[in-house]
Amino acid sequence: MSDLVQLTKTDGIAVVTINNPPVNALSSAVASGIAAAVALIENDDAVRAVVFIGAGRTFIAGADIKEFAERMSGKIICRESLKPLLLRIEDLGKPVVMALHGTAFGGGLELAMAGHYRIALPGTQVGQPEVKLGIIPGAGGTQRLPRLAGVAKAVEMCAQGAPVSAEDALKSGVLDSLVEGDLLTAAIAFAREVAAKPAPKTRERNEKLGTPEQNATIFAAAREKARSKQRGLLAPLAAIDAIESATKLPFEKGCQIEEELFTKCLFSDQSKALIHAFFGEREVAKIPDVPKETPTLNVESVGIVGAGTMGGGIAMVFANAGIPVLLKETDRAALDRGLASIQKNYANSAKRGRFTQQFVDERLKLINTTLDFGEFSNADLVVEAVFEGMTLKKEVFSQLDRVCKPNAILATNTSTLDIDEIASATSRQQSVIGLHFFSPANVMRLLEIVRGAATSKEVIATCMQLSKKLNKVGVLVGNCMGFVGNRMFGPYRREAQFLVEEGASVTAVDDALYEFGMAMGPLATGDLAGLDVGWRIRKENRHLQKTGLRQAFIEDRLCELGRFGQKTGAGWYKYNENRKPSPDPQVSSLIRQWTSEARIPQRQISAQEIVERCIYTLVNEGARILEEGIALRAVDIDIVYLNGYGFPAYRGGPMWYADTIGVKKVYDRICEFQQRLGNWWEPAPLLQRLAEQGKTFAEFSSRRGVAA
Ligand code: 3H9
Repeated sequence: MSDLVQLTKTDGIAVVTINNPPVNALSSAVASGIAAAVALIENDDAVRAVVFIGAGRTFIAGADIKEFAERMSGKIICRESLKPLLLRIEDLGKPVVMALHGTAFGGGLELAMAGHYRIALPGTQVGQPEVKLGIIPGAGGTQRLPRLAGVAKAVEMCAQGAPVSAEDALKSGVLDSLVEGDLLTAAIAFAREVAAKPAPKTRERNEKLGTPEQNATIFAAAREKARSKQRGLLAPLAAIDAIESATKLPFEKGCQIEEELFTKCLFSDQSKALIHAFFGEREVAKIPDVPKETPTLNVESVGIVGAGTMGGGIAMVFANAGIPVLLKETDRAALDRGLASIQKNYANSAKRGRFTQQFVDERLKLINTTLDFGEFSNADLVVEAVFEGMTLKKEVFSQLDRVCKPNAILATNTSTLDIDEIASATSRQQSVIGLHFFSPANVMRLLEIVRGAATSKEVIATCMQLSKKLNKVGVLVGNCMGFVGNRMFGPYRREAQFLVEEGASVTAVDDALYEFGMAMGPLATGDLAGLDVGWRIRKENRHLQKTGLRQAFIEDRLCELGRFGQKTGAGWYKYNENRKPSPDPQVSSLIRQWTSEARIPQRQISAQEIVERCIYTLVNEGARILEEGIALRAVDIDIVYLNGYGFPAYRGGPMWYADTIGVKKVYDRICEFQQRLGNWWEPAPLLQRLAEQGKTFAEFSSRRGVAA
């Protein structure tokens, strides 16, 4: 027996405890431990029933994902299949009670379904989240789950991957009972009760498998939903195919189909990218010079300066996390407008069923308003969200410096400006940090946490911890214009404009990037965010522009015509009253007129060139950011792009994508662009070095002493 799995026996009940902290991942070693325990139980006539339980905070959260990564990279050639082990458990000949708490996910739920009974504490979650890793259940989950929960529920769980509450799992038949109090005591009592009863094998329970007619409707609807809501992902469709086999074939044959689909998914680029994103999201929380033990400050009350779209959204983020907020504006009318917009947002969420009315009422009570900076004197954190202009921001920070308590954190939501210059308006630069929320702040998961030259480790650690509490992915970035996300987004959107200037249509550019997997095309994104935002920033920073480099001009001209995007009903596209876009012939003819005046030769541009130019420019700027240390690791850039810019998760982020297709290939193409198009395509020195050395961005990050 290993330390990972313990077997105890009392009064005819064997208890198998899985103890592999932190989440009891079902690694090869855990599977071997379970197999050893099963062997001892199989041959022991004194054992009348068996309990499986997880030690610590959870049952089993799934197979060990690290082993998948190793298997794909060839470090593990073959992993013992879980399926035969689960069959042995199902065939034990004595009732097996699976006692669940915390999360029973993936292989954990598959193990639980091989038992004869499942009981759980309230608050437990069960699920088959494999699709989020680009794979499908691979240990019989697609075959056993429809037999317990019915076809529709199994399809929903396996294709969408969302967790299911214990109450819901009880209703659908995944669980047999919910128990209160001590789980082990309840499980042993349950085991005694069922010890003399027959042990129902899940794989033989066919009564919920439905009729071909019922199932055809379920599968068709699920496939349609997967194609629209999980655009471009292979695993959801594979999961549906595997469940369809469960309804048409005997269990063993269905398992074979599942195995084939699982293997195909596991070895796909999509799965590698999604597993990279899973670990990446956890990796970004690790800051080499700000260790876990760094002391943190309490954040129990928050002030927000500015009740505009950003300020209002940020107020909702804190209120949703149960943190009271004081929202400040310069006049009552602006405050009333801000509050009305918050109320409208909450009302919409309640209407859509995202929040209950009670939740909304409680959150609204947490948002109070003021016109007076003086009322921030007790705030633990103040977030400034005023208009993007250095003079105004510095004025706000000098006011905050005067009124806030000594250890309050002073944060700016600037998306581009120099944090150190903002901090210079205070006498406490160590307390100043950037908290760059993305719009709409209450929806977008990304939070760029911008470290100034003097920001203290305590303040950084507090903000990183806070991001989790706010249900955000916090990524620590360095101070430069636009930080990581917007600094890369600038050249990306500029390239999209260049393509239009050279002859591509507005829709051709957006469609090509949408097909690549971006949530929206770059020009439509500009219309959504407001073209005037970039226009204003460009005007403010004109003196910083490098001379002699080509500048995009169409967006500035559109702004001069008052076409700011969706909010003015016209930008790159025209919009109806529901903000539905359609191509605007007036824009097309203006563009042709302007480009002819500028003597830019027009040509046909392929979708491939559109994608390469826009995505490779992201990679090139990302390489500079990485080399300068603005991003700690390549994966930090990826996580920014996956959570803040609609980059397709199944491509892993721009740097991972470059590694996947080959840094050398990207470099060569960029050199071609430089020759053909101009010097703004100068390859980043790091990109050139890695291409020459045959290395990846991930390898560069790990050589620096931080994991990829
Ligand atoms: C599967 O089961 C396939 C099967 O069909 C079998 C086929 C044969 N493996 O998230 P946290 C680590 S696929 C390895 O910060 P939380 C995680 O990296 C699997 N490691 O905690 C982190 O490490 P570190 C299906 C794992 O409380 C630490 O544990 N299952 C795994 O916020 C703490 O994690 C899933 O997809 C794993 N399976 O959330 C579930 N899970 O401290 C994936 C976690 O070094 N896991 N780690 O950074 C989760 O969703 C969340 O981790 C969970 C806990 C909700 C469980």
